[in-house]
Amino acid sequence: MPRILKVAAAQVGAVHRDADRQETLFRLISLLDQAASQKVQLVLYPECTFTTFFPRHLFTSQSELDTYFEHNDDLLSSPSTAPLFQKAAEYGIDISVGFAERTEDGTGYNTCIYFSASQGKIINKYRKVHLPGTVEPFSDPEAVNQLEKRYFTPGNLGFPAFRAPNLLPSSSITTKQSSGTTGLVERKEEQGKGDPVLGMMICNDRRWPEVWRSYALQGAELLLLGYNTVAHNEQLIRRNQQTGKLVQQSNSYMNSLFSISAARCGLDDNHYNLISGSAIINPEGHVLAESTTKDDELVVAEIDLEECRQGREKTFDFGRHRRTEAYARIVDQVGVVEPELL
Ligand code: CDV
Repeated sequence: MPRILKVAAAQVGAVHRDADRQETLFRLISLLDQAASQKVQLVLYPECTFTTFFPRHLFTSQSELDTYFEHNDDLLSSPSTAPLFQKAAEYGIDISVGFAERTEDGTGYNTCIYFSASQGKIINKYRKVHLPGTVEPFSDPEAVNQLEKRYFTPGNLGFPAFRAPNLLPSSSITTKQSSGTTGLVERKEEQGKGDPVLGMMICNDRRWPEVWRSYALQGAELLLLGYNTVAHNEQLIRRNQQTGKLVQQSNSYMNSLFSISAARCGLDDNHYNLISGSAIINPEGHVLAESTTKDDELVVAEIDLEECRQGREKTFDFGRHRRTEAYARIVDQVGVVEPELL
């Protein structure tokens, strides 16, 4: 039985350092209006959605830095964020949104949350684990900084997959599960078990296969990844547009799942060039839809979650084919250890 969802990436173009927060919020809501008119059920927004990508700047004033953070879970009440969630609830559209989080004890995280419209609340939170860049600015004054290691602490929530309620009309499905050496056993899932299994990651996380596999091992069917990627940066990375898409396609295939990526893109402050390339990818690694601009743009596709089964029951049936006894190095070792020189 098909399990069809209409999903979208809300790509957001340039947001300058001096951008008015209400104007940015208005743009985000306009994208949601478009989603509603196309009967989209789930919209993904980028990393640090509400502001410019501030970690490229060195702030000497703590109070100025603090204006880029949302404080103590006030997303649903603050005037600079709450209207987006109110609109999502009104339209009945689930949204995933990235933002800079400041906790009560003052810790900063690069975070995204999942807001369920039917529940009227945030049902899952993810904090970025892989923080790129440096603590101190580069010595080259022309270099574009990425001070995520300065402003954020690595995420402490792991990679928790979760179910999104009430997106599918019927949540009862039949699955085939591996059972030791006897092959596949068909079983009817209980009501409620068939709600889509989702996972979130943020930007640089998408380049680490461990993240995708951690979610796939929880049966994730759709991964959401917002990003904010400088187009070319000698100190950090080269040829980003292609690598971002390759990463998304290959990992979607190797984990038999759909993925949506949403870019914060364009020319921030008419100087900082960020890649676009928001895309929706299927479990075969094929592009279903992708952005065509470097501006605000809604990228929409209809996906059938049942398509995850093909890979899951054959090539990537983890239960039958994974050989964990051979993978110890992946968790026991961090850096590279080469064989001894000849
Ligand atoms: N925001 C990011 O995490 N950006 C990194 C860049 C700096 C390499 C990325 O992986 O896209």
